[in-house]
Amino acid sequence: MEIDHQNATYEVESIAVHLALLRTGKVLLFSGDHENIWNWTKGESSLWDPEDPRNPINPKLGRNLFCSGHCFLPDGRLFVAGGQSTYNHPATIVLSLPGFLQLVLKIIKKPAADHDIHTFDPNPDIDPNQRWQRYKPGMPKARWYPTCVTLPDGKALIVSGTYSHAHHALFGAMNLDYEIFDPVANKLSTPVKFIDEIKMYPFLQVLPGGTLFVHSEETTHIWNIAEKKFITDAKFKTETPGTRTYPGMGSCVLLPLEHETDTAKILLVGGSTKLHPDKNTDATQTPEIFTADLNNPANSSGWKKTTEHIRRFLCDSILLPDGTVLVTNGAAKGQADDNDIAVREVHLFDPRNETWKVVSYLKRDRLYHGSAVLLPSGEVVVAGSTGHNWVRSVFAPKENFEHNIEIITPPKLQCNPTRPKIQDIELPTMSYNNNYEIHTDDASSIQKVSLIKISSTTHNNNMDQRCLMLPIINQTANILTVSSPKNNTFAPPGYYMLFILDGNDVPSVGKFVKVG
Ligand SMILES: [Cu+2]
Repeated sequence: MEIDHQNATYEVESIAVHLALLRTGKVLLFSGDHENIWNWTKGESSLWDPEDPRNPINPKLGRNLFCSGHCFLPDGRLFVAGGQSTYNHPATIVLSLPGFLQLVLKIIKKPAADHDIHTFDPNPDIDPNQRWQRYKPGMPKARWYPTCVTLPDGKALIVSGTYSHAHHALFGAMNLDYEIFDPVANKLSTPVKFIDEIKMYPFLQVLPGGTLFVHSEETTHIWNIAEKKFITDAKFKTETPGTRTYPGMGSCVLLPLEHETDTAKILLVGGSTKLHPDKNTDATQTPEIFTADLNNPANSSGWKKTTEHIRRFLCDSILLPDGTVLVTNGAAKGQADDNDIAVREVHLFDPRNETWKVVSYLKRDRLYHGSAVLLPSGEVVVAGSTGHNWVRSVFAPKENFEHNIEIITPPKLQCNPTRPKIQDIELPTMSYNNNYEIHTDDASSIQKVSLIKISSTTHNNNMDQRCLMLPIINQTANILTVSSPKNNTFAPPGYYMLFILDGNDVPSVGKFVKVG
């Protein structure tokens, strides 16, 4: 098959440092004010509609949410914690007193956006300029580069981030507490100690059975969600040395979950060969797979190298409806904001036989602050990038801040195959551990049904995506009956896309369904 080089491209006003697929099928991009990234009282956001791609709108955002963390709440709102810190403000450079400015701002009650909590409401009936809402008073301690995840009970967990970039640059000071946002009570919990061994933008994955996979740099821990405690002896190191998180980040994917399983597998692809990379450090060419024992996490077999890949970091990994993983974006050398040798190849990883192949090429470099998410069409939207070197980019934003987005067509959709089709009726909410009917005239030819959570990503850290394979328990001429996810640890509540696939793994267009 010919490799598709014809990615469609579009221009958008915001840079997609942060990128999310909403339950409406529209794509949200946001960042700081790209003309004055130091200004934390103004941000930028765009809503791009794949159905009307040349007419994005720009909902008003009154704060700079650059380098925040985010995840989806069960009602489909995007929850965003943190934002721009004081580090880059010229005043901090003049004062040379880390945190002093932050202290002054706190006293005059104007903290930087790294204390902020926001939500974005996808509801199309709300005025676009009212979609962003700020929760007050925000977080007591700042977070810059935090990670969020939706827990099985639908609350949002926030961990990591620094007190401010100034503190981090000079002292390496991290926010070591966790906080939990309850969307029903609209309340943020008091901060409680999480773990010492955590750096910026760790990878978090909710595992079946109710534990949380926590990976930072080259070390993995497992947290018991109900007990809010780390499991003793559940500590694992990658086989090959080097950080997989900021500033040498690869990406981390919970591989498709089967309905009946005692294990879960997590892929780490890309990253650095050193724990503290600099501009000359090679990216890794050794992806690894973690096998978690869901019944006894401390007994997990841990990390094992899988088939070698090219040298790459700053990459995004996207779960496709057939259970394969599309890997795109990044560079082969350096660290986050001082990287070199752009990688334009788009690869596909097949977890069944652990093989790699090139399936497309990017039209543009997608370096630091690049992003990518799956669309309901089954295509992947790739966006963002702030270039090779942050300092140079800030002084020449026009050449380096990427406003262009492009669409990658995965191999199963290349050459215009005939696709199965789910009937055009709204899907009812999917409750747990139940039979669920899907109406389709293609029912008899369907071989697989997958459920993929709508996702939000930044800094190559997709904080939402997961894929479940649903067993087909009955099929007539026009009704497929599948088993829904067993419980909320398999599928935390929220919006997912349902795909049906034929015998050639050609997927339908995904239909949005609320789970939980
Ligand atoms: Cu950043």
